[in-house]
Amino acid sequence: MLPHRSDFPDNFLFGAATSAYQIEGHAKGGAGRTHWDDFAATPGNVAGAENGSVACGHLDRWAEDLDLVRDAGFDVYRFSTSWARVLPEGRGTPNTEGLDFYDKLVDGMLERGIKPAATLYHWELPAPLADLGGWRNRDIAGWFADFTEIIMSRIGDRVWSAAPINEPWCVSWLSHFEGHHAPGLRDIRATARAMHHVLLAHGRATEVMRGLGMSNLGAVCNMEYATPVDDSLAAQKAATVQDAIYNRFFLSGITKGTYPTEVLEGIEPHLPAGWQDDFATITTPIDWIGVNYYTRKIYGPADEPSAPWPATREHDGPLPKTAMGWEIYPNGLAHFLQMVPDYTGDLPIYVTENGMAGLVERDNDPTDDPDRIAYLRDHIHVVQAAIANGMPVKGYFTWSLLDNYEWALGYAPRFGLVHVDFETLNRTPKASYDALRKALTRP
Ligand code: GCO
Repeated sequence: MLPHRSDFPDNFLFGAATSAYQIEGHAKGGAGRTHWDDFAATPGNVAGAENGSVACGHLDRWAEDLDLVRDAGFDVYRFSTSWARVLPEGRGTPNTEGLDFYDKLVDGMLERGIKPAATLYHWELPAPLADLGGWRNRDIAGWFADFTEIIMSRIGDRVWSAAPINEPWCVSWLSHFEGHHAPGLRDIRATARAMHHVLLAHGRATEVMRGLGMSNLGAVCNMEYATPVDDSLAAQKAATVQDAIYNRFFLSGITKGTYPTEVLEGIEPHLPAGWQDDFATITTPIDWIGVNYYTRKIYGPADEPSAPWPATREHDGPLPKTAMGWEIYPNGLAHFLQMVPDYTGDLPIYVTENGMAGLVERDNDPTDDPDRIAYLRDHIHVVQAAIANGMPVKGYFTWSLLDNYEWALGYAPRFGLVHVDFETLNRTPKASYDALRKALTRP
């Protein structure tokens, strides 16, 4: 059983999250080409070379999807605006159809009593900007500020909250160092620049939104608990450097205007000249912080003594795993809800994503997902405990409303509370959806 809404403070908010490229169907509605289309079209990058052309067909089915959000009893819907749908070339002439779509989507939420929580960038970089170097190019901060101005001039008067960039770690490290996401680079210099530019873009966009008179502006960072593989000093050092890269770099940049020394050790030679001067923009005040949490990772030193920084290696863990191969470790969330206020003080914390790809639901009954209910229950309990310990946690959002395009893994991992048949695009609520609906029912 999931804890009931009445077990939380009155103003605590429950939500569900999605993102544009993962659900909309990018081939329709005049959206431009994105670097994900190109990444997926290159053999070996994405399972089955699948892309977001059709996805969940949300562009046409958005009203039905908002009904699902409302009927579950969610207070907030966290969605994202595709840069390439609004500006097919990344800059220049906006796509009226794209602007109209987000306008009516926001109105659709308000009509249903749902608070719109907008994310400006959830990874679908317009291909023409990728041609210019994408996140490696410092100019991206200005291009992103312009995009922000265009989309928020249209919907900013009605959104409840806004965050510029979903998961700076994924945008920079996962995509430029590990090469697992578009643009699929494995290059330390590109990584260092992307890590810094993503924060500069965050700051510029935040300034633009303040200028438009918007409030309730935040930042959404993903965090993974870093566990040393054994008691050795070398393993502890490996876990510490990964914790710094993953969990502290972006938070520290935004809130303190510094980067952790463990990270500078590796990236400082590759940062753009004058990077310190950008902190005035990067630290422009935010109103809340979002934490996306799924799992932990286990680290030890690299096998090769000559391995370059960060010289770490990941190890397999012993805990039960989701269909992503991710260990289920609710204590990691407890750690972050305790640690984040060291950076953000009293600012409200929202768990902006938490959820799992199911193990059993691809078999006979795709809507029977007891593992997901247990996962949500255990993580929601952690949130309750954090509130009891005085942490300013103000909301909890499930990833995801719908089964959707899981990036490099294509459509196989199913994160949804609602099952999507990718042949017919029919939606069927899973048992976890019903469990949440019961938990969220107001007396
Ligand atoms: C995330 C992403 C989602 C993923 C989810 C599962 O923010 O990491 O928002 O796009 O689908 O995290 O991997």
